[in-house]
Order: sequence, then structure tokens, then C-alpha cells
Amino acid sequence: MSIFKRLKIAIVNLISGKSPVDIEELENLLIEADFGVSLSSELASKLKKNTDVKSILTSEFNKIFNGYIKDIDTFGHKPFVITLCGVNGSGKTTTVAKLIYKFKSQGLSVDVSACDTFRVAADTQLEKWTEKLGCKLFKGTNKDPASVAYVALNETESDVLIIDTAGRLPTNKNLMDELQKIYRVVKKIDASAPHLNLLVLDATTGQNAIEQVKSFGNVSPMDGFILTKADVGAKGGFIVRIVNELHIPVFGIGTGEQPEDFKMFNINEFVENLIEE
Ligand SMILES: Nc1nc2c(ncn2[C@@H]2O[C@H](COP(=O)(O)OP(=O)(O)OP(=O)(O)O)[C@@H](O)[C@H]2O)c(=O)[nH]1
Ligand SMILES: [Mg+2]
Repeated sequence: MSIFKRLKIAIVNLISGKSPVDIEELENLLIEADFGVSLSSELASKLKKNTDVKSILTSEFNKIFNGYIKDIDTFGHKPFVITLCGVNGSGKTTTVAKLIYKFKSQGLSVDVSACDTFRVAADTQLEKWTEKLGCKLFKGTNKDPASVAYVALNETESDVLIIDTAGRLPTNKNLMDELQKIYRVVKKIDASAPHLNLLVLDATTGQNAIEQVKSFGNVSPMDGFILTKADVGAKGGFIVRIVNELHIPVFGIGTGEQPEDFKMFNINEFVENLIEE
């Protein structure tokens, strides 16, 4: 049985008073669901004193997320430059499609820079989305990714430029240096860019997410993160932990593989998901 399923059962039991709930067990389940040790013990001790679990969790999360749930806005910059980074397969390219869709539905024009230049499949994947959603793609198979970003930012006439990067592990120094170069080159053209540097995190990642935020943040400060695969992610407690410990905002969650499957993080829904039977 999944951690979340067990967590739900424990919480439902606590709410209904059906069976005595072991608070220590609840705390362990929260830890296993990636809420982190200190937050789990804090939440469990609050839950011990009060049986209205839903309102306790909602009010605790409201405190933690206060000011840290953000919508993506271009704040009047043109071009508004967004960089997406993250580990392999976290959902960056799919998120590009979601952001194009979002901006286009606000009447903004969007260009994309394909900075995953070493995999032919990466270009094909982005091409599919940019053609479908009607925007220009700057690409350069086998070229230095930073040079593709440079040309894209120099030439774009659109309201928004989204820079998709290749998946990489923070432990790979060469690939992290390559990412650093993309930021450096972008800054040469516009010192204020990227205006939004986002880490794309897979909901099934678990505790490692904290390390990812720190490591990618060392290359260029993270303005926030996007959680993908919230529709399949069994875990997700780490979102609370990231915001609580690292104080960076969540700029949206991916709920499927299509461009429209993107929305703002919602505390009530998150709590509902935790406690529903
Ligand atoms: N169910 C679901 N699947 C998703 C979501 N986001 C991405 N995916 C799927 O996850 C897989 C990887 O997504 P990509 O967007 O290619 O990930 P990436 O980070 O660009 O991958 P690399 O460029 O290889 O590092 C694809 O099969 C996507 O369709 C989501 O929110 N929900
Ligand atoms: Mg990709």
C-alpha cells in the first residue's frame, strides 16, 4: 500500500475517531510522505491536540505557503525570459508546451529556445509543440546550447522567450557548467534575464527534491519551482518542505501530458487529496 494511502487511512481514522490513532505512526507516515522530520513532528503534535485534521492541515499549510503560491506573470518585461531546468525526464519540455499555451491564451506571443541540442529527439519533441501551438523555435542540433540561447534572445521579437534546457544531474559538473554558460550568455544580452528561473520537479521525486533545488540554485538562484506529474505523483509532501525550508515559491503544477494540464497550486485541493478516502 502506498505511503499516501496509509497516510490517508491514518488521517481518516483520526478524523472519524474510528480507531485509536498512534500519533507516532502518523508522524512516521508524514516523514515517509516527504514532509521532512521537523515539519512532520510539528504537524503530528498539532494533530494530537486537535481532531479537526482538515482545518489544522489547511491552516498550517496556509501559513507556510503564504506569499509562496505564485502565478506566472511577465511583469511588463519584453522579452520576458524564462529558463526551465531540472534533472532528466522531470517534465521540462512538456512544461514549455504548458507555458506556451498559458501565455498564448493571454494574447502574448512566445518564442522558444531549444537548448537540449545533443538529442535529436529533443528538437522533434519541441517542434511538435511549437508547431501545434504556433510559435517560433530557435534550435541548433549539436551546437553549443548557450549559442542557441544567445541567438534566440538576440533575435526574438516576442513577448516571452522560453528557454528549455537538457535534463542533467547536479553531480555532473560538465553539464552544470554548460547550464551556467547559458545563464552567462543570456545575461550578456540582458543583465536582468532570466526574469524567471524555474526548477521543474517531478512529483514522484521525494526528498531528493530539496537537494535539487539547492544544487540548481547554486548555478543560478531559483525564482521558484513547478511541480509536474501531480496527477500520478504518489508523494508530494516535499513541496511543503521546500517552501517551508528554502522559501521559494511554487509557480504551478502539471496535471497531465497536454498543454492545458497546468494550474496554480491549491492548498485546499492538496489537503483534500491527503485526507480523502
Ligand atoms: N502524467 C503526467 N506526465 C507528464 C507530466 N509532465 C510531463 N509528463 C511526461 O513525462 C515524460 C517526460 O517529460 P518531458 O517533458 O520530456 O521531460 P524533460 O524534463 O523535458 O525530459 P529531458 O529533456 O529528457 O530531461 C513525458 O512522457 C511527458 O509526457 C505531467 O504533469 N503529468
Ligand atoms: Mg526535455
